[in-house]
Amino acid sequence: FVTAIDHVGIAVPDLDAAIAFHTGHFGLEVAHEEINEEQGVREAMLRAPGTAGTETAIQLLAPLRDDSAIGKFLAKSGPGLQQLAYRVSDVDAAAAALRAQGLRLLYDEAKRGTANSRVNFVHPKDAGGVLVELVEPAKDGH
Ligand code: CMX
Repeated sequence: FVTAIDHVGIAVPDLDAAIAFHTGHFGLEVAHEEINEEQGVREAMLRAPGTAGTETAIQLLAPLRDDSAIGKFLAKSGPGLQQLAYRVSDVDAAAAALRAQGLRLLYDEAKRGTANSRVNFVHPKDAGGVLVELVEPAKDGH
């Protein structure tokens, strides 16, 4: 059910500084920025220049609050890779299939992710130490 590697997420303390780093050193371009209050993040999606917009993105995630998922990750592990996100066509079906295989999903129901996508997560302890996000993109695209 995985159709693509949607993005790789990096926890950062300062979103603007991280954007400057990845655009300045690697020439990535900012495709999207938003604040997701429920997830407690200010975030940006960056892509290689000239790509059509569906290729794998780098997601920069800065905490809005110390007690958010990213705030806690930064306090414990410091800045760095925080998640791997698989694109799926149906997040509910994907979550149900993985639950049936004995993996723990973090949410009973999918939540709102970047750009009105629907997301759920596999617990990192059930996925080889990697927080795996499942992303069903919004029907109207990015
Ligand atoms: N990757 C790998 N391992 C992780 C992890 C991560 N991102 N986050 C936590 N862990 C590990 C911890 O190191 C800990 O391991 P040990 O028990 O060996 O020390 C274990 O998982 C449990 O961690 P915890 O600190 O007790 O749990 P937290 O309260 O930090 O919660 C998690 C962890 C995954 C449940 C929480 O981060 C979460 O709900 N994540 C999903 C939401 C999210 O990440 N939102 C931000 C992104 C939003 C977006 O993508 O749009």
